[in-house]
Amino acid sequence: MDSSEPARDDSSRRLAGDVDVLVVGAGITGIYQLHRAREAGLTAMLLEAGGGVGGTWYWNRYPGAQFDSESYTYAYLFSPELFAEWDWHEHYAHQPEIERYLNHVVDRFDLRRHMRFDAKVTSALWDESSGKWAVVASDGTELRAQFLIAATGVLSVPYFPDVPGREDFRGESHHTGLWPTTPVDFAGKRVAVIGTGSSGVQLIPEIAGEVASLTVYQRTANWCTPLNNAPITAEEQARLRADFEAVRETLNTSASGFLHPAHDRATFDDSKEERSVFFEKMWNSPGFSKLISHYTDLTLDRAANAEWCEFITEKIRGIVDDPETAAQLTPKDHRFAEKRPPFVTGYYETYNRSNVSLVDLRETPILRVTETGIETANGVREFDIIVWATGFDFGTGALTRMGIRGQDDLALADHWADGPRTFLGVETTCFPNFFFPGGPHAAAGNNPRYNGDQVDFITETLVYLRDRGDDIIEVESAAEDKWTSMVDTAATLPPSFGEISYYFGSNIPGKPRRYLLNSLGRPKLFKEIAKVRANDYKAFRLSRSASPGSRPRRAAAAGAQ
Ligand code: NA7
Repeated sequence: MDSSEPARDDSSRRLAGDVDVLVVGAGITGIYQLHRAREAGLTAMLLEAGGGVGGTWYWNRYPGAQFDSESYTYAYLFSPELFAEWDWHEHYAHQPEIERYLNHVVDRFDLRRHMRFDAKVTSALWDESSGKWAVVASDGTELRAQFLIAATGVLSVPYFPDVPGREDFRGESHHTGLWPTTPVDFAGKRVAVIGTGSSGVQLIPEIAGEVASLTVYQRTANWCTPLNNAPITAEEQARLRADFEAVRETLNTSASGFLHPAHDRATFDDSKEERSVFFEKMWNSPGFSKLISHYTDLTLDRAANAEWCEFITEKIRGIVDDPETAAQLTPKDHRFAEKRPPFVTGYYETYNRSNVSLVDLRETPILRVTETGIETANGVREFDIIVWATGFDFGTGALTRMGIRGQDDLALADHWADGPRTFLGVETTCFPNFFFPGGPHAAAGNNPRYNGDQVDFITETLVYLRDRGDDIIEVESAAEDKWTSMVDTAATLPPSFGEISYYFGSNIPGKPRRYLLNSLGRPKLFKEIAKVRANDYKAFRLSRSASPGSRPRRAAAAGAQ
């Protein structure tokens, strides 16, 4: 493998040359992958479409954007020094602090000089004869990489619904996932927010106090429960530091990648009175403990789930003054955790403000966007700003739009036309030397934790390959078939999210309904990675590129391992 850095010609912004590893995406996974590759002695570059570091936490800078995993469970764990020197201010940090943290990491580990921003990868072609990827980016960068690692995220391609007239609106329009770097001035403005998923319900309470009017267009009500955020006290900070090894051990081994302990009782083990007390405790508990530390049968037993939903319904009725609005805010078509549950701060309370109103799109769908507002069957409402909080093309959106072509010029978008096929959520057949940590099929839970598992595995694999003197790795189709069918089978079983969730791609018209997570989760990922190691990488075909000149084709290469 090459040991030299690629040559730069800054005048043309063109980078010519070869690297061992090209990472795409400067989000939490891409930064870690770049660090691990460099640490392993590989030459590596990172290309990022955005103007700075952060990925999701660069683009989603709308007011109220924040973690709903605890800051210290979402952050990096690879360096005790980094953990010790960074003081998170809140249990659930807001976007500015997250962006600062990721920039700090990049500088602390001297990664910035290996990164290029405003460089969106537009094509990546596998060159069979040299056994390399030829990559082109929007800024003119062209380079060849032995390994292409797309850390492009699962929630990185914003989705705009095809509403007639959307382009005609003459006021400001913003998508939460494409938020401008200059602040949006909401003061005294008439604002519409379309969408009440995690992003919408974070934004709505945050801006309600400064706008002249806020109209929320809701298609599906969500089971929102309190995030219960708080500042991290000096005492808590000291305890986190002292417990670092234990925290890391738990996060590195737990199924969900959280610190929340599992409960040991099922719903109907408790009396009605005991259940009320427990539900109240859950309501006041932080973030995802409402899923992980809840009764063991919450997602397994419909009657158990219904009890919790009834409790939330009562809470909504108790908070929202207007009974009709409370009823509209109460989900009727799905159970708790059938969709990804949002966590909120003062969300339901917002609807008691006189300047906030809710439009139920089940009753009055949007007919069109006009030059000045939004028209439903009830007429036109005029706005200065429309916010599209309408979600993302989850899981495969970025990967299938990057112009990736593998063996025999096969486009990844065609290879995955019926949904992704992967092994461990890291590799796919017909695309040698291509990895996608943090993409579809890995696990479910706290993303950076299982994405980090994948980065570690990929890095270890590249080192293994180098130590053998090989430089081409392809996954065997039997391994891919097995993993993909495991994902599909497990998708029909609890605790998978429901088919109405975007985890099945169901929010994107025309997208195949295939589960994009792995509901057997991290334990399955760990088990399979251990098996790969024990079987000396038998799930993969390893070979050596014939250089110079052409290397043997697939069939011949199969004998290599
Ligand atoms: P989500 O959770 O996908 O939410 C998108 C919202 O937009 C949701 O309320 C949708 O309603 C709504 N939507 C989508 N299309 C339309 C149309 N055509 N008309 C009206 N409303 C629409 O995305 P978020 O950005 O909130 O959250 C994504 C993830 O980011 C989140 O899960 C966390 O991991 C962080 P629907 O429910 O489809 O009826």
